[in-house]
Amino acid sequence: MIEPERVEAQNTTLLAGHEADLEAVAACLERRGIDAEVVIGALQAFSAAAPSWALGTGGTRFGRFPTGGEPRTLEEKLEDVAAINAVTGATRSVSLHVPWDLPRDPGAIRERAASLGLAIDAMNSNTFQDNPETTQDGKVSFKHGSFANPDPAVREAAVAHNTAVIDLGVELGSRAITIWLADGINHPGQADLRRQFERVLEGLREVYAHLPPDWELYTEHKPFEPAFYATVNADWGSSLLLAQGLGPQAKCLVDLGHHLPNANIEQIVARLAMVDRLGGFHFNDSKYGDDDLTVGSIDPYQLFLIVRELVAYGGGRMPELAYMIDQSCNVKDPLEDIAQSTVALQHAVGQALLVDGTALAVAQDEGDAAMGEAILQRAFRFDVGPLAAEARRRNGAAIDPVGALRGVGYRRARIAERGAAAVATGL
Ligand SMILES: [Mn+2]
Repeated sequence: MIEPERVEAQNTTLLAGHEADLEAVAACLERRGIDAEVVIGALQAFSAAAPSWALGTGGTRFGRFPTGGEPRTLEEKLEDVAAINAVTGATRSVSLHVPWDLPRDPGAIRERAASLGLAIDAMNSNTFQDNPETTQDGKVSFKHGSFANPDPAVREAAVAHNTAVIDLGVELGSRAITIWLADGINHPGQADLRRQFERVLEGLREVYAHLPPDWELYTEHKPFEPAFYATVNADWGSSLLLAQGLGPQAKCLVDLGHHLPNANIEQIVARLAMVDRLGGFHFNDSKYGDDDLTVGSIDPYQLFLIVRELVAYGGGRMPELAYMIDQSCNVKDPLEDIAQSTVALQHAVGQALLVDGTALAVAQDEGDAAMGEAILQRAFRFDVGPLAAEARRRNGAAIDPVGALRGVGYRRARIAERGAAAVATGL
C-alpha cells in the first residue's frame, strides 16, 4: 500500500516546475481556443485496467528472469495494482484470468479490491492450456482446440469453463467476459476451416445464453500463435462475424498486438465503431508480432491515431469501453512498465482531445490533404505532459509515477516482504 501522503511527498520537489509548465501549456491552448481544464478533467476520468497476469515478470520459451517480490496470491496482486493506481490515478480496475486467479472466497476478494479503490474489470477465461480446474482433472484436453475441438466432450468442457467464469465474475462485480481462443491448426488438412468456425460459434452461443442482461461478451482476435497455419478467430472480420452471430451483447475486443505487421489498426477501430461492435481494448505496442511491449513505446503516432478514432466514436470524448493494458515485460519492473504504459495512454488521450474536429472535417470536405494531416500533427506534436501530470496530481497520484514508485521504495519493500524468489502466476 502506498499512502497518498507518501505520493504527495514525492510530488513536493517537482511541484513548482510542474505548475510553471502547466501555466505555459494552458496559455498556449487558450490561444488555440481550448480550455486546458476540459482536457485535464477528461484525463482525470480516464482509466485503464491492469491485467492480473502482468504483475510478475514475463518470459519467453527461452527463459524468464524474475524481478523479485512478485505477488504470490491474488490479494498481493490487488495490492500491486493499488500501488500502480496510487502513482497513476488511472488504474482503477483489475482484470482477472481464470484459473490463474481462482478466488476461494469471491466476496472477500471483491471487498478487498473495493477497500483498495479497485473494481473488477472484464473476466478472462483460459482454454488455451490444460489446467485441472478446466479439464475435469485431466479427463479432457484442449490440445486440439476448445470450442473447435472435434470431441463434443471437450467442447462441453470449454462451455462449462466459460459459464463458470461468468458466474465467478458476477460474484466479483465484473460486467464482461473476454474470450481469446487459441483454437486453430498448425497444418493444412488438420481440420476443416469452415467447420472449425461453425463449432466455435455454436459453443459461444451457449456461453452467450448464460450472460446476465447487463453483461457483455468480447471476442478477441489474433492472427497466429499458438496456431501457426490457421487461427479460427484470426482477424477483426472473423471476430465481427462471431459477435454478429451471437447478439447485441457480443462485441469485439481489439488487442493492438494482435495484427499482422503494417495492419491499419485505426481503420479497423473505425470499422468496428461504425457498426457499434467495439467493446474493449487491450493496449500494448509491438515491433514484430504479439510483442506485448510498453504502450506507445514503438509507434506513438499509431497509438494517437487509434485513440483519435475512439474520441471520434465517442463524439469528442473517450467512449466508455473496457480498456486494459495487456503487456508482458521481460526486463523492466512490471509495475513500472504498466505505469509507463498508463502515462503513454494519458498522453495519447490528451493529444486526441486536442484535434480540431471541425477544421478537420472542413479540410476533408475540401480535399485538402495537407491541412487534414497538419491538423492531426498539430495535436500530436503538442506537449500534453503537464496536463496529464496535473490530472494525475488532482487524482491524488504522482507527477512522475515511476519516480514515485522508486522514491517510496515499493519494490524493495515487496522483496523484503515476499522474498526475492516469489514468482507470480500468469504468463
Ligand atoms: Mn489481449
